[in-house]
Amino acid sequence: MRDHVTRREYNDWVSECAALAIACGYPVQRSMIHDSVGLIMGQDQYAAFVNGLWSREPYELFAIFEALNEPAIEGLPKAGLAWAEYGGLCDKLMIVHPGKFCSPHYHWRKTEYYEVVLGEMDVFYAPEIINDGQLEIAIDDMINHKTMPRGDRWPDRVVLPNGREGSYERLTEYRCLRPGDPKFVVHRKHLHAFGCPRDALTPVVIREVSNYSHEPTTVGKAGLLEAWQHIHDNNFLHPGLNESRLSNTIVDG
Ligand code: RUU
Ligand code: CO
Repeated sequence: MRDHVTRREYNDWVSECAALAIACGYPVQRSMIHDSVGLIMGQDQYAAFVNGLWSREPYELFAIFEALNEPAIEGLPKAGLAWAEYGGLCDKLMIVHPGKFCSPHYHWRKTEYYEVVLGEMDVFYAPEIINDGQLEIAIDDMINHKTMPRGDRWPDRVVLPNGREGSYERLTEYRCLRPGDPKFVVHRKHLHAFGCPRDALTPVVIREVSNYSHEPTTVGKAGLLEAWQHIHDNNFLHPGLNESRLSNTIVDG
């Protein structure tokens, strides 16, 4: 079984995505290109590199170029500090190859919205906050928890990654987003995932704007507020993913 990506495969992938991002007018700086750009979502997903990124086989991996991740605590009243981790500003570009996915997850703190820059985006989500033991979400405490808009039926053409089907079960709603569509908001604590249609001519290029992203891949987090350093706000449903996403296994070759 493939348990790594070679340096050449990884660099080719990230370089292709960077070129696409730049062609789309995104402000890619050299400092935004590093070994956490390409996210390989779990040990079993390295198999995606056997036949290459363009095989259209279903796997969970995609690229993120983060242009801004700003805590935005300057000027906040001290009394607001406890809630500042729910705020902030983040702007990133995500690129998903045909047939590939971002794995189902939710964020305790982060609300995000998407604008498709190029191609088509398949979005899968749960319209309600799902209140069960596994997610440890208590609805009663919230200011408001209005549901997200209903989506469409999942198209028959969607082929999910092997062994990951269960984690998509509660994401009953589907939307296909295209350039020029209204911004699509995913509220905090709602399950979501997305992918690029298998038969697409281009990877899908998505601009995501959100509150501050508390995540392990965040560069420069060390200088931030002490209290934020332990926070990983991406909660993936597939077992073990929260940890395995921390770093990629890239070997010489
Ligand atoms: C997209 O839904 C996203 O939240 C990205 O911003 C990454 O943090 C992982 O998933
Ligand atoms: Co998300």
